[in-house]
Amino acid sequence: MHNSHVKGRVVRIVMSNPPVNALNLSARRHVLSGIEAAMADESVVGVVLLGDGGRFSGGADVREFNKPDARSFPSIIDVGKAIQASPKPVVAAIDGVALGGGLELAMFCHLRVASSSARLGLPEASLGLLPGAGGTQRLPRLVGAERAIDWMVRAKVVGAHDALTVGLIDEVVSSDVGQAAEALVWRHLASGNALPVAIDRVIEVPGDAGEFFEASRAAVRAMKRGPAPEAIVDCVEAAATMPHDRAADVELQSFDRLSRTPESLALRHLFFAERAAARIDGLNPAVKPLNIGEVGVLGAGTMGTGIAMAFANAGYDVWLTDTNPQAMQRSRAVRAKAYESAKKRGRMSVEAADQASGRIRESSTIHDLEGCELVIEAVVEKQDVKEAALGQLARLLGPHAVIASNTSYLNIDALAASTGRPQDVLGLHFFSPAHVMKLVEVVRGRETSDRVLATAMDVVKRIGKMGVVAGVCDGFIGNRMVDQYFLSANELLMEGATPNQVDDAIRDFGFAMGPFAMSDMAGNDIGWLSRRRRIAADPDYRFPAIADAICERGWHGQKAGKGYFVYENGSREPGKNAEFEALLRDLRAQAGIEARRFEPAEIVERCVFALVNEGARILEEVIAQRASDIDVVYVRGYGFPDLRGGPMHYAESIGLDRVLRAIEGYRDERGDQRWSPAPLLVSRAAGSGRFDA
Ligand code: T1G
Repeated sequence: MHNSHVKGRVVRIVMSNPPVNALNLSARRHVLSGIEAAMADESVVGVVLLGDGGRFSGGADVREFNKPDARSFPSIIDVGKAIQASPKPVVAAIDGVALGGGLELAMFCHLRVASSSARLGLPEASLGLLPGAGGTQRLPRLVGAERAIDWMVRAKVVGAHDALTVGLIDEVVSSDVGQAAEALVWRHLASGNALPVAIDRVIEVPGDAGEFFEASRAAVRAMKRGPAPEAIVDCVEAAATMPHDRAADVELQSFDRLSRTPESLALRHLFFAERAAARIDGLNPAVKPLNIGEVGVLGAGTMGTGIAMAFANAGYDVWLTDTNPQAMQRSRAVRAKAYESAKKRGRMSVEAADQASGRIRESSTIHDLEGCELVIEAVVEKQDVKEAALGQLARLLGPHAVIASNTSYLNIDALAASTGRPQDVLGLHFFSPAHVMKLVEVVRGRETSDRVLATAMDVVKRIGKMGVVAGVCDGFIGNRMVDQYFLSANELLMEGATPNQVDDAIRDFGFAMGPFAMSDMAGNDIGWLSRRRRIAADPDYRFPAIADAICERGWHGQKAGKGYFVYENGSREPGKNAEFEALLRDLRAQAGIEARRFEPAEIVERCVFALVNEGARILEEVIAQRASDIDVVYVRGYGFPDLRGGPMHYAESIGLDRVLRAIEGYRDERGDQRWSPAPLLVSRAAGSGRFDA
């Protein structure tokens, strides 16, 4: 009900552009014409702005930025200004999400109501952008400069209650947010108060403005997240120190500049690449994923324990089975520690952690898995042991169950053949720690049915991970590429580079760790084992001598206190291994190699272009569905810098012809067929310059 003395009606404008009400041109025109109609209609006393489908808006339509006429009118700002200028109250009714341009539009509204489950934020920095529709001007006025900068540079998304506490919104309801917004229109009309306009508010800046913004700039520079964070600070400083029109122009120019940076192009590429990875090309649309109830994990080692937690954390009941009581005891301790830590660090509420932990039921017999619709074997990485385990599961499980192997390189077709029901078998290659790492390579066997593949991709998404379909080959996508990466890195050592030079160059390129610190951390013996397996399978397989030589000396890395680097007194900080240099000199002499100096750029090219060339081969062999999938694997699973978009995107961004010429140069220089360019790289470099075109 509302106050009887005000006569008239409240109209609703509903943004409808499924699935997230992205503010594309037609959505913006719809809101603008709705506002104009409401202003022209004397019977209308107020407006409620809502999003269809339980979501307010996921923001500007990111696909529009890549179009030549990117600035299509009306812009979000044009629509917002019409709302802001309205003499009649316009209230945003926020359900689901109000992100980016969606929240910016809501901040042009006079008042904002959100449902208690709504989430709000300006995450543009995660796309290498900044809020370009007034967000850098209005958010600081509503929540203060310090909090606004922190939220925007970290692309923070907050809940409705936090938003209410800091003044971003005016009300939180657990009832119908549209009705609550209408009621707020009437309450405002009855109050006789002036319409609140965010842009008229003064920005709270802590202490001396000059010092605050300088300190903020220094802090965001240290984030090393490209130019967007610093541009955000500049825009907030403009909002606090300039007339609004000039400050708004600073924001507009900054947005346009950022939208053309390689960092933003890379992050926007990954945004769509991660979503494209979920699609299975050629899948019969009639094929629907099975609904998975109980999940079984066979083997309570490190991987099995992590996988069990990943499913339990997502709400699945899990049987974790291991015949070895000591292994189960270790698993129990690992889980207890992990959940304790999650509670302490606030990553999980006490209730959520205890519930998740309680969903994992321990068992010492495979027969407890009989009722499971999905079982993942995570037993020791040996073909015969895995074949026996999968064969037992095949005989035990129901006809619709999905049988998955967590193998990191074994042949899924061979494993599947041992089950007698290969259509139900595939690989789910989790990355350690499995309850943390987002990436899962979903390895499709020759006989894997569409239903089983679709079910696996669906369940991987349901546990909050990113599934990428991989074909069957040694190492699937990621490990096959990382093998070439390490080969190139070791080759550089044999030719004259030092571990520090290589790691420093690769870290400056943007990787968190260089290849040798990474190898020392993971254990150099892992690669050693893998190379021995490769050589047994392929006598022509070659690898630079230094890599095995250090393992033969027991220099297995951090765990041995020595590897490519030394680790004094259990430290994790890599130090110079003086013995290493002597060993390298001997090996170069034996190989007749004259050591030479390497510039960082060549070190990066040798390592990164090896990834690109192998990625092109993986594409040719249809081991990956698309080049962008390879980028997702290598960024999310192997630490390739996201600001570079992944190896394939990076190669396209610098020019495939440049990559091809360099690779041909390496081949000619050393006469090594390993550097023969992949035919797909040759054809794309001569043609479209794009792998997926
Ligand atoms: N633009 C275009 N398409 C979008 C989109 C967007 N903003 N958001 C989602 N999609 C597509 C997505 O590609 C997928 O497409 C489908 O919608 C479902 O997405 C001027 C410049 C809203 C939390 O950064 O965080 O506003 O694969 O699988 O898991 O200042 O989408 O089906 O073809 O992610 O339910 C700022 C981005 C934009 C939010 C929903 N906004 N989106 O998650 O679905 S820039 C964002 C999300 C901006 C202004 C600036 C999530 C979501 P397809 P989905 P979801």
